[in-house]
Amino acid sequence: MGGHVSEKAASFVQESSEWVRKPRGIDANLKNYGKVYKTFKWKNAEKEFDWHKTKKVNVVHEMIDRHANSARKDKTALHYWDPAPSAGNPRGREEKYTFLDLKDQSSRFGNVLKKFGVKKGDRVAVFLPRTPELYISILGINRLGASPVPLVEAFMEEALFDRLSNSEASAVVTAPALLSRIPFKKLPSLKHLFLAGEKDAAGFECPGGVDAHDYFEEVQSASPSLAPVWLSLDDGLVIHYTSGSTGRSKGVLHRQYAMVGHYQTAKWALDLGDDDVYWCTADPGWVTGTSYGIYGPWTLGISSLVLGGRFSAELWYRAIEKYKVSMWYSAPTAFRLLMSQGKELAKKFNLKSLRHICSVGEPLNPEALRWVRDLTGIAPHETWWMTETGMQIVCNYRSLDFKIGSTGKSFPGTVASIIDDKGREVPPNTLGNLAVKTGWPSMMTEIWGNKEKYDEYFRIKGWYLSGDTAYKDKDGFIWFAGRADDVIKTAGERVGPFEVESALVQHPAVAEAGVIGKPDAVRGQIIKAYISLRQGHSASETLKKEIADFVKRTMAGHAAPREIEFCERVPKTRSGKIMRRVLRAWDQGLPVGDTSTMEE
Ligand code: 6R9
Repeated sequence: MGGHVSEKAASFVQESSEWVRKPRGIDANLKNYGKVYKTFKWKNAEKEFDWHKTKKVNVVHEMIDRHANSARKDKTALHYWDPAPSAGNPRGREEKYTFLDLKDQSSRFGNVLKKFGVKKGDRVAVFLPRTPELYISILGINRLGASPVPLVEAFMEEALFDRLSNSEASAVVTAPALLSRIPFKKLPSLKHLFLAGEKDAAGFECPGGVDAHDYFEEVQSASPSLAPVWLSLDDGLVIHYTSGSTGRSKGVLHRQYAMVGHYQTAKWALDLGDDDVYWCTADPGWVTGTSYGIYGPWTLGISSLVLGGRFSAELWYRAIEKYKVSMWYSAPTAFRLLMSQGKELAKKFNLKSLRHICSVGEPLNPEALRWVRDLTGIAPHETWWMTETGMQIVCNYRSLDFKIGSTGKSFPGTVASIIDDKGREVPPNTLGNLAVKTGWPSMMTEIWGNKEKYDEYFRIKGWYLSGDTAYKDKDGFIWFAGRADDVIKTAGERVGPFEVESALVQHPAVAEAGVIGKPDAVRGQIIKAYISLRQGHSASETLKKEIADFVKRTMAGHAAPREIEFCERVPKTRSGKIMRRVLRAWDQGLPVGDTSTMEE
């Protein structure tokens, strides 16, 4: 972070000034951005919550119980669909849960956790495929005042070990099929496992000190009533692990008060309303899947669709048609994947229910935006934010004209700006650090167990430094330019090069490894590794594949390099830091620039 952004400024040109114009008087929740931006205070939004009157705080009350105790009680909160057959569900799963059902289920699971000693402040990891149990578990954990640690299903042993040991999770909710990846023996804090998934015939073995419980049996016999554990606004809400440019993944802790930000952005940026069927395509293992797959929509009492299984263009279109999805929150890579399957496929489905679309995770290129607009009549609206910000910060709004390619404007109640390395705001059209004035509701409160890392983000007084570079044009639109550090975004997923390098060097043939993000037309970036081999190993295509598979098996599929290039030596500084800047130049066939700090 804090790179020398000025070098790049000269070469940066505004990509487009083509506008998306909005009809006057469009019926959006946020009608007059300019006026609201000037007057809005977060205090106004606090009034929407019961705790404002009762002083009793728990997000599960605000997103589930209060709806379950109101006219919304029989409203569907969760539509679940996974058409893929499995042993226990030969016809796939198609289920509906009302707010009352979720109150019942999350109380039952909360009681189960309580019975096994889980209490306020504990961390409980949820390592499950996208099933209703994943959502119910998170609600049950929050109900007890513990903090869920959602982990994507793709993680393998190394990645799990890092996250479970760092968070000192006392329990994990998982599925029998994933169990063999959890390194129990190396996790002294882990006491309980809850198995929510089809039992595999081979059975499972739980060595020393860990108790395994059948989620379904336990939930069935538990009481369906459990009042939320009342918390303070500063108590934990959720921990998301994410990557930086150096070191292992870090646990970003959010607090209960974040719900105010989730609620208001879901209302004004996603423009959600009572009649919507909303589909957030993100997995809760990533922040988008909790802030906008759980907390935002449900505090508003919205019906959400969750689709199980893997990406398939046909299934995605079918889901929009079948559930009459009206608001769709997805990512540029997904739009580009749909695009790559052609319009003919898309045209077989009725997508007319859609009325608003938002995008997140990486820059949305104008071509993809236009393609979605041609298909659906709606231009996807950018939302820029991060795991650390917890909520959307820079957005385009449904009632506001915007320029194609721009990321938008600061959400009311937040100030995003472009500052130089000394913290001075720079003039329009000047590239700098994208920063946010501190103090919005969902600003992370801690990097779990690492105060130093936390403080790095706030090293310029009064600002949160995002690590992204951007500029603001004279009309106040912010244009994302790139990262100031080496963090990789592949298919919208954030991957730290250090983690991948650490996995690579564990392979017996690898002496050194340097990892970069290589520009890619569909995935935004792909992971590329430069590798020098140990003596006695020779470069071959077979070895490349073997090394990539090794990372898949130990870390996760999405962390494995899609491209590997062998080299004599990985370029390093004299102090031993990998010079990824040089690797990027090699990759693009460009001059490597200043190498005076490079080791001999
Ligand atoms: C929510 C999420 C954060 C990083 C962020 C930036 C990139 C996110 C973007 C975007 C361009 C957008 N990013 N939204 N880049 N345009 N609309 O993605 O969180 O996984 O922590 O990633 O993603 O580089 O710094 P996270």
